[in-house]
Amino acid sequence: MSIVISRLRVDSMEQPLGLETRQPRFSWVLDSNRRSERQSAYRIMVASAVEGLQQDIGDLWDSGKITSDRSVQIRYAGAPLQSAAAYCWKVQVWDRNGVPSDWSPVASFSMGLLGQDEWKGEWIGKTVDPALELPPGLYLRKEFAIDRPIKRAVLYSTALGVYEMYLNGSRVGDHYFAPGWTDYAVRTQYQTYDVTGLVQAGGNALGAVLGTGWYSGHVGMMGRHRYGISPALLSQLQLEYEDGTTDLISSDRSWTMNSGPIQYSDMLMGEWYDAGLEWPGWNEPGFDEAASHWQRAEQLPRYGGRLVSQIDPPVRITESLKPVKVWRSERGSYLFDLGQNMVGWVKLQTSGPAGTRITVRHAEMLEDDDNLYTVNLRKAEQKDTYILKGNGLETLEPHFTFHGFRYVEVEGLTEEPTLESVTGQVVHSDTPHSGSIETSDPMINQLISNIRWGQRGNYLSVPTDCPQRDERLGWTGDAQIFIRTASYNMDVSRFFTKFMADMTDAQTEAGAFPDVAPDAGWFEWKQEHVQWFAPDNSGWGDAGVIIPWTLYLMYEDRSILEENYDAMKRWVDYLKANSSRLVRPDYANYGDWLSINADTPNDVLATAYFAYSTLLFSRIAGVLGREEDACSYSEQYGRIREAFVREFMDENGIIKGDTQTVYVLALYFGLLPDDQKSSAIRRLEQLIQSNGGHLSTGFLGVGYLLPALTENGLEELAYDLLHKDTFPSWLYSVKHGATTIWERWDGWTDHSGFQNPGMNSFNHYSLGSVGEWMYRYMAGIDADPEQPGFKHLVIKPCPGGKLTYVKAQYESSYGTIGSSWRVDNGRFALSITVPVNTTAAVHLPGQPVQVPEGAEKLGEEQGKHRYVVGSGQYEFVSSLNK
Ligand code: RAM
Repeated sequence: MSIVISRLRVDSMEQPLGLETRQPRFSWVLDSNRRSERQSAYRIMVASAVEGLQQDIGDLWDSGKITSDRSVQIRYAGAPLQSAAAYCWKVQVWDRNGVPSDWSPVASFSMGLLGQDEWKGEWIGKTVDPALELPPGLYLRKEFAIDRPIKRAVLYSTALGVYEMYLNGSRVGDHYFAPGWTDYAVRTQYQTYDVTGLVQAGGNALGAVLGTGWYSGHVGMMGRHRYGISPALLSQLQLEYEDGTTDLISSDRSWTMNSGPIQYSDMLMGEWYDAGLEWPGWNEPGFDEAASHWQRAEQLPRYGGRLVSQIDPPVRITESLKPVKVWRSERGSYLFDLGQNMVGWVKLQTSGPAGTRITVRHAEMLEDDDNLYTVNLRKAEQKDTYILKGNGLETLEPHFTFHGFRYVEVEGLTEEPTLESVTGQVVHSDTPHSGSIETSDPMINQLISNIRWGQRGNYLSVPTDCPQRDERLGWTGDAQIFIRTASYNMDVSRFFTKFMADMTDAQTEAGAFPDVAPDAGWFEWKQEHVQWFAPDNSGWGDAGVIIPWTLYLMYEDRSILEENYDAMKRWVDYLKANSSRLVRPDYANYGDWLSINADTPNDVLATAYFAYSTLLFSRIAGVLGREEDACSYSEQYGRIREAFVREFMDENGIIKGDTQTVYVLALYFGLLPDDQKSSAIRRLEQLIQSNGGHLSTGFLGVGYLLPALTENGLEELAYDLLHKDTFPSWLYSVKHGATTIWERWDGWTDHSGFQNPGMNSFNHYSLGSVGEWMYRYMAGIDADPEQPGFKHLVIKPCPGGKLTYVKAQYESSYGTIGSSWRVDNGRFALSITVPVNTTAAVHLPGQPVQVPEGAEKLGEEQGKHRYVVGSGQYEFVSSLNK
């Protein structure tokens, strides 16, 4: 068989549950051991039962043979999909010679509750006294009986707050912090779990634990009760019996409730858990409620927002770390070093007499050998407290809180711990792994690892800035500058589709995208604390255009452009309305945030980003065939460019502010006419050189610094910056033992120790946006906007610096792309992998020595020889000697 089908996805997920899209999109990956293989046609079948598909009957949809080379994001076009129904599907393709493949394996998907009126339950919980600073967790239960054989059982549930569900004593699903963070005033996500394997004949019991979460617990610096006061649960278990009948067990006042071991559990304030107060068997049938005084649950007010199925991947434990060291402090406590700054919590295993109180504190750094550095947490308490029940070995983990830490201090142990006593549970939105890079330089490899860990730690339901202090907000500027890096490291398509909903929920009526999403009252809080504050920070709000564009480029996702088109247009129009002669005013509050002695003037920054958003929007309009918008916004981009030069560039080519960032943005956003580009390039080079060969860029400039240098013939300078390990540089923190990206270039320095603890996170990914350059330029794996999603890809490696080899892989929607190179005595050897059903343009540096069969020469561009290849593996060799 020349072509084999795998990785069947619906809306970018394998076997998804609870879809709400009426026309979901199908994708698959093709494999073949033949070069230049591609799909010439496909046929999709969707059925309500596997049996149908086995006989080649797609009772909902049989696309028939469609002549097309499209194998990703193909829209369903069959009979209407029904609420809560389960479906299966398969696909067959024809290869380039018209030979059909075998049918793929059968895959499945299910629909969510497609109308708000399908929710039959009541919101239940317990009214919380608003004066209670840290309310206890609430335990809820409900017994029911099953008297006929079950065919399918599906649980739909959600909460205002955070929840865990149990069925017959087993945890339902492996999600943490469900339903995830949204602006609950507008929308709340619900979860869908297939629990067919958990229900049993006879007595059954559902149990739920409810915590405050983002809904009513502490959020950011703004304090608690951001959305409400009393957490509430909504759930419905849909039972389908073999005999065709159905049943519904929904949340209502027949449920009972009680408090339990969770004395409190707050995102920012940690947890207090008294194991002595556990209710053995509370989530199983037959539990004696009367003996333990469970009360009827209260019905809480009806929810006014919209319930939507969870879009983003759930938060999960994705790894468990063992400490690398344990030692005893002078105080008698024990300290553990996990060897990695991480986000999640500690699983503690210990024993001791009943009533023993144990505290676990967490920090990213040490002040000295015996003391955690916790002043940078501000008001957050990274502390969990446990009271032992005293029945032998106890395993303790918090429920509704998370911490950012590498070091752990445990106090109160009555027995000497070992390295086994502590496990670091790594927790984040479970975005699938998609890319990796390795180089010949261990320092760069550590930087790559730090970037990945920064992403893991901070992508937790929303892209947060940091995981430790009382902040942890969805800062949009950080999100946009890092998204391209992020989308190489992991498949973030769903994660950012959800975040775009948060962004548009928070867009102001006037059209401004926020600094922070979901909205949690941050802007109002800020206005109370400073005199005046801009609602539209450049580089932050622009995330509203940059994110959809990036998802389109990386995943060929047109829907994200369609769904957000009006919102993006409102943003660009808002910028125009708030500009004067197309120059944006001087109120970009953050500037090039955390640059080093190089303040970029706000008006220059804001006008540059205004141009960039306009440019991207005009392209987006073009993609969607909205020609009129495409023309008028592209023309507007041209006029903003003119305004930029007129307003900010003097006759010697100096741009106002004269920082590295002003030139980087002007070059990368294409703001300069050709005849003025070379002076900007020269000036950028000079600024770096006169700064001792160091960068000075902040959050915004840093992302485009190496791309701007590389695209303008200064790749050696880009490599010099990459390899630098003196302050400020990427490797400076690596040299000082960093295992994540620091918020600031000077989070800790030889010359002044720790920075101001008021803002000093050691796990902030923004300065790690250099990862994009590593994938796109160093390894040279890039998308082509003309055929996005890597349907046609660009391999344009850029050897340089001290590197003797680079190996990169990226799992695209079409399959694995590889680009690895090695330099030896001026001999450059490139080995690439191009997925089936795609083509690649290869830009080979140097003089070609060996060109593989099947590579068709296209010409030369910027000193590189260009070839085009079909799928397969190819080796190129060239000579770099001049
Ligand atoms: C800080 C955040 C974030 C940044 C803003 C401007 O408080 O940590 O990273 O985007 O400020």
